[in-house]
Amino acid sequence: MNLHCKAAGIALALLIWFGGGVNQMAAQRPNVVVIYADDIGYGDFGCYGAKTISTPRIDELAANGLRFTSGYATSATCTPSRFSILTGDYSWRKPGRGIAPPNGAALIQPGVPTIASVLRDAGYRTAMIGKWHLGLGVPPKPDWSGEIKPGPLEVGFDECFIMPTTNDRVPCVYVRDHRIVGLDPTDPVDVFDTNPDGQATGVTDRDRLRVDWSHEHNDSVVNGIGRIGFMVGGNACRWTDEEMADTFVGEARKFLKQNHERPFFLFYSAHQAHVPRAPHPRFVGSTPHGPRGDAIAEFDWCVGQIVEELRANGQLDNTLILISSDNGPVLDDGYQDQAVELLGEHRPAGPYRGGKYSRFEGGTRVPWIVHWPARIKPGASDALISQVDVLASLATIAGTNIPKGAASDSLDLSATLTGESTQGREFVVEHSGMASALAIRQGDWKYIEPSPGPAVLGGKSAETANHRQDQLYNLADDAGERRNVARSHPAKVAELKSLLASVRAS
Ligand code: NG6
Ligand code: CA
Repeated sequence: MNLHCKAAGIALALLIWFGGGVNQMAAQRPNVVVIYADDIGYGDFGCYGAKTISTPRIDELAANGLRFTSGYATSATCTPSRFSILTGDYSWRKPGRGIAPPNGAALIQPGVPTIASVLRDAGYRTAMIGKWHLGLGVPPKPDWSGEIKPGPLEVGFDECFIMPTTNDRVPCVYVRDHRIVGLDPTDPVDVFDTNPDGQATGVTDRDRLRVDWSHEHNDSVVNGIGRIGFMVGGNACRWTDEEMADTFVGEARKFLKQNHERPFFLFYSAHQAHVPRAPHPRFVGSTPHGPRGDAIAEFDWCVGQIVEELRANGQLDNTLILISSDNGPVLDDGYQDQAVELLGEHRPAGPYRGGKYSRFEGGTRVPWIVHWPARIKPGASDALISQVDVLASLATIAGTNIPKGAASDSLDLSATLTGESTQGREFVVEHSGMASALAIRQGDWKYIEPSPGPAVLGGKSAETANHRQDQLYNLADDAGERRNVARSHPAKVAELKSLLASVRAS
């Protein structure tokens, strides 16, 4: 054996030796469970100040994990926030990524890297369970009664069990992988924007509805509730809203039970507290706030079920659980469910102004809790962090890389996410989803760029923050964004304007 071969042999032995060490480290990379709430605000959980909605399971995770006070969704509506958290790119960089309609086509193109594909390529088993709302199929519409694709399986999920859009939209069916669950081929499902067959609607049958609508939400009637859009067929496979939590949680538990021999990633995308709020009867009356509060209590139960399953499988210690929400809260979002009348002293957005649809803080500053006992010391973090950063941060935590060119807006804040650093991003961009206008927060300063459009949305009394002039707030002494100081601080306005322009151009 010559010297070269000998050296190579020693190098190989060392590689195997240290390789074992690396593998051991890799074995300690966590499982990941993202629990994504829908329209739940900064102030809706006990650990963020709610007094009249009891959320003991979430509060316990916060007490044993890290609770962020400046965690942001990228947008104040659903589809764009979901696009950003999964891809690590701002949805507003391209048009057509607003709230997806019932027949909306897949918005994340097959092959585009996502949290799911990055973790799957690193050896994780990946599942998407719950609300999707990122479009399915190709134009003009998904093949509802055939193979529904592309969808979650084409962007990195090994399996999925989803509600296609939102619970207020048709089709009111579940989809497993590429097919509607329980579809009777003799009663195919199809979806239309206009009434195709003169069917009864929320308008014609208004007095027979179980929950009356306040605006829109009066097309097809499913389970006694008017929806957005028209569906025909699939009479035997339509969901029952009150059973949705048990259905999704059952699927999540099954996935967790079957897949803990190797690392797993579960994206659990809840439907609470989106309208129509129809929690299971066992939660009805558990808060003084009617269906909206009761739906949040039900969400807390769902979190508890997932935690229980992880614990039963011995996985809780080494699972990183992230709980957050896709956008801020809304009260009347189209149904007369007494969310306004029964609000009392509860403040769904906590101390912040606005909520869903808004560029005020209430629109995108959301609950953000990270629980990972094996690595995270309990506490709170004021670091600035955005859901667009989740992909790059999780990739590092899982010991893997993001493909070149992907997730270009995502910062690796893995040390911040685990509490090892108190340093967050330098600034955060906030988007309403209703217009292309943005806002930016840097330190205590918040700048909202001028935008046309209504200041308040119709029946919802939802403040958008739209204004024809610059708005500048100092959150240190005006967290509620009441005193616009743009005129007295022109240099700060110019600075933040130009920072926003550079983000746009990047
Ligand atoms: C809006 C709906 C609202 C809700 C929202 C989607 C109207 C007037 N408003 O267009 O009720 O469905 O879309 O919510 O129809 S989200 O959380 O999925 O973005
Ligand atoms: Ca939402």
